[in-house]
Amino acid sequence: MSTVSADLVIVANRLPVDRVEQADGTPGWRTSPGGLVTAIEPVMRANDGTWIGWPGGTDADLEPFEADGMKLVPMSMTPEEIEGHYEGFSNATLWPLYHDLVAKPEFHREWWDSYVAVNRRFAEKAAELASEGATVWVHDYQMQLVPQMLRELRPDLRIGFYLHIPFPPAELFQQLPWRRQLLEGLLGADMVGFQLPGGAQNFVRLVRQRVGHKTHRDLVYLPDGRTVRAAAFPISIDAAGFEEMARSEPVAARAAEIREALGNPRKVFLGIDRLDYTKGIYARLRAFAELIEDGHFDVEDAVFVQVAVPSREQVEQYRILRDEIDRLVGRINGDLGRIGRPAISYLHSSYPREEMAALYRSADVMVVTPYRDGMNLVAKEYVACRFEDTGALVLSEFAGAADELRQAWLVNPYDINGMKSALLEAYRADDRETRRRMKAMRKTVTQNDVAAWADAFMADLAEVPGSHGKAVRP
Ligand code: GDG
Repeated sequence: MSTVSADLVIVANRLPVDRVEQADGTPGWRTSPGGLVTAIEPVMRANDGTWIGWPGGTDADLEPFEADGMKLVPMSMTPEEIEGHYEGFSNATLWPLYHDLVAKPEFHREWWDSYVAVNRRFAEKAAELASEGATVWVHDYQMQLVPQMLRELRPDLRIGFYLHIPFPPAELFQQLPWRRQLLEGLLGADMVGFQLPGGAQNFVRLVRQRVGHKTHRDLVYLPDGRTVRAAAFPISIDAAGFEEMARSEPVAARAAEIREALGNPRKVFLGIDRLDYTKGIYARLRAFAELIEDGHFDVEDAVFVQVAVPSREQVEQYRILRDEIDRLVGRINGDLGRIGRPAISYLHSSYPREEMAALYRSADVMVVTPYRDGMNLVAKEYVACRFEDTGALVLSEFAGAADELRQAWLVNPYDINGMKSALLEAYRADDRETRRRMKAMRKTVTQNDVAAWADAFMADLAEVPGSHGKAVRP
């Protein structure tokens, strides 16, 4: 396939498919259920796109293949690269640094070397596959050097970059020994997209201070005459798809079954997160437990279902967190539970999308309390599934989603007493109040779905002045 060229190339750390074993025992591929795939699939189809990414694992070079009509180009990663680029620099340096130093970022020169090497390999592959004047859309913090490397190889391309996580303020970013290289890496793009305007402003300010380029509002002027635009494109979900799933008969039946299995408590609280220290799982469970201890409600009245999806299990901080949560849940249930009535129903597992929809449908209070989060799709998915305008959302002010979902019970996740009050208010809120809030939030989520996000990004990318490539249809 390397002789075939593409008018649209997506570059991301991961491919949009998961490896699965088929009925006959041979390996096959299944489209992974994330929002990103739903978002990009229509753009890929309209433009006969090609997606470059790592399929997971350490298999040596796999051949390009098609899955669900998408052209996929798997990039292999050696165990050393997984350790240095993925677990190391991406997830133990950049991830905590970009999330307000919730954990301490580690700086290791070998990790950086590995990050550079992997970015170069991805850039070279994109350069090989992109047709003359093609558009290349690079995704997320694992790939921040790709735009510049790619531009050096292929000045004819139109390059867009989108960061899914927050872009930190200068005061934090400054710590990074390779701060200038990363900024220059991103400046290889014609447009750099962020979740929120604050991220775009942080970026422009850093470029002015650290790289010394002229800037005006959302534009950076490079010495070679190019312009780079930095702008916000808040990501969203396939809202109609989630609503349809939530309305379906099997999901309704499953939601009823879940409540039954929980002992039909008056209220079901729900948290769904990757098991990540940015998500604030520990503090929220403590807040809930204290409400029971303080006598506001009982384990017969309310149960907290916490789904913690296994994530980055090779990274030390994630193992420590898992142990901490295990211990906390054990202690809370030991102290407060009764036979057949744990205070917290804790699930360390991932589930199919239908099960997620059933959980959203079964929950009266959705609790999303990250210390920092680029957007948080779980909050939007809950809203999309509440087609009867019922249910309360307790949402951290520090999730990107809080910018749009103003009618949630907004909380500061560092303030345990404040969280307790919000959880209690959401628990006690009457139907009129929850309905008013949910209705407004549903309007926001349905009107700004993920297709609108991808369209807006592609349309703006096509219009950045000074770009050499030809436009791609959104
Ligand atoms: C990053 C940014 C930003 C979770 N467990 C299962 C499952 N999920 C799905 C959810 C949701 C997605 O994964 C998680 O997205 P979030 O936005 O909540 O969080 P991150 O993974 O940290 O995502 C974030 C996002 O990128 C997009 O730009 O919003 O801020 O950190 O869609 O439903 N899906 C299935 N089974 C699970 O067990 N099927």
